[in-house]
Amino acid sequence: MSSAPTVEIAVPKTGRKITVPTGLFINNQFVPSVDSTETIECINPATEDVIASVVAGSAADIDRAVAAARAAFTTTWGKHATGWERARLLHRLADLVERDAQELAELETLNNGKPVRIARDFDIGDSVACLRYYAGWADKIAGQSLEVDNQTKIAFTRHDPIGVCGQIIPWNYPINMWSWKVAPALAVGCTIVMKPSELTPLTALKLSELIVEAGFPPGVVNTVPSLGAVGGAALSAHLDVDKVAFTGSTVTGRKIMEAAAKSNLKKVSLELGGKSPHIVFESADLEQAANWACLGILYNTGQDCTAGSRLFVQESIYDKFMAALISKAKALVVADGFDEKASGGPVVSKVQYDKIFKYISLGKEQGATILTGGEKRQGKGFFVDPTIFANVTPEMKIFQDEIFGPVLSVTKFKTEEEAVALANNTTYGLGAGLHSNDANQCMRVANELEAGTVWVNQYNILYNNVPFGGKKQSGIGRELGSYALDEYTSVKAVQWNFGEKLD
Ligand code: TXE
Repeated sequence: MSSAPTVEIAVPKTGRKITVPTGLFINNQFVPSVDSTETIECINPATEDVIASVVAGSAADIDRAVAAARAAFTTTWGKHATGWERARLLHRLADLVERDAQELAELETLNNGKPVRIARDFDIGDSVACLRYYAGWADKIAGQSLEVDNQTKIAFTRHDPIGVCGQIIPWNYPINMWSWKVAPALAVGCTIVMKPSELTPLTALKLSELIVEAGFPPGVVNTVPSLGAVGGAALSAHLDVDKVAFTGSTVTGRKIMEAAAKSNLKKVSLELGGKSPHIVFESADLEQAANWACLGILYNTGQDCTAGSRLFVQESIYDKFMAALISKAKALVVADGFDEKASGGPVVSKVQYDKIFKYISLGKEQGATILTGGEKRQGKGFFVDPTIFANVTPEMKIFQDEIFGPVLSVTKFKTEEEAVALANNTTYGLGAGLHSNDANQCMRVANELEAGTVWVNQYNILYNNVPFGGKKQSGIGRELGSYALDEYTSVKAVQWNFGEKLD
């Protein structure tokens, strides 16, 4: 590694100093931009202080990173590294991330705001497990042997790595989204140009150091911090990128698909926004349902693509359930992520903070009733208290639009049919949840809900071996599980004649 610029960041409370590279990571080296003098300022959302400035990569830097990724794909990686070698390096990387979990968690908290305990035990814990899960797949990528004319011919398929992948990730789970993208791509033999969010590039840069330490050949993983409209757009339109994997807003997802269509028709997978319904039927365990409803909307301060942001509660149990829900929501502590009592941190940025309060105002103006929260705090930091609106109807903006904050819209219903119709009244289709002790009802409603994931008597639980993705305008393709491998491979049919002669 070269001695490129770094920044030393002091961690509150512990006094730890974390050294973070601030350049581009290309060919296992941290390097300056080819032509950009711009920088990206990273903010601690709990204090609004600037904690670091990193290089803002340009389109020319993307070109350089893509060239490095292409060279690695055709020489040391791609079909040139065996499955067990890919597995060995992924396992090594997982061990290193696990070794550095506390430091990475503190850096994630500084840049994103989430509680450090949650970053370490969940975001990073799950990322380590994700790397190990796909390490397990690396030597099990297999095609099919197909019967054609058994006397003279055989046919078989190979699942080849698709090639150079652009990976564009958001700021709500910077390390998690990094591992969801990197692990399956590396397992099958793809090479990567990673563009982290301009709001939270620090952990992706720190993880790049571990790529070198793990022993990946130069060019296999490259990291280019950049603005979305610059580096993200350049990757999406690049003629030598074979696939773009994206997590972010539906608006940006459309732009990426358009750029892919107008350039080289690269394969695109999109994990986009949501306005996920969460239904509580009268037979449900109400205490449990209230716990899951809180987790559904308040985990990660509501900055969650599957946030259960529209809650539907059956009329007969409405008052009892809502009393439980409100008291649980009020008991949550939203504070600086370094405060041990924090169950939620600030939202990531001023832009996100302003967006959330714009929707809170719209909810009030359009006639919804506020039951708790909804007021701005004094002082520094982008803190938003849990906010619950009742009497929300489908015409209201807070029913239809993704807010991406701790703002819950509650609507009462009478019948199962009405609940399903309300739940599906959205352009999105990412997650959905239902609570009921009637197994037939659980099965019926799970079948009817238009979503990529339906949680029954739980919410927002993910496993590395269970696929994740959206229907409708929530996205295309699947992450996690064996399904994600399909996103990074291309099927080649080999047809072999060993006997047929043409006259
Ligand atoms: O998202 P963007 P933003 C939703 C959420 C949030 C809203 C806006 O509702 O309030 O989106 O957030 C890169 N070509 N989600 O503006 O722009 C960008 O640099 C290529 C839901 O932050 O989608 C970043 O790396 N890339 C979501 C990534 O896209 C571009 C998580 C995400 O940013 C680009 C985040 C372009 N033209 C926000 N423009 C989820 N599904 O979890 C930007 N980017």
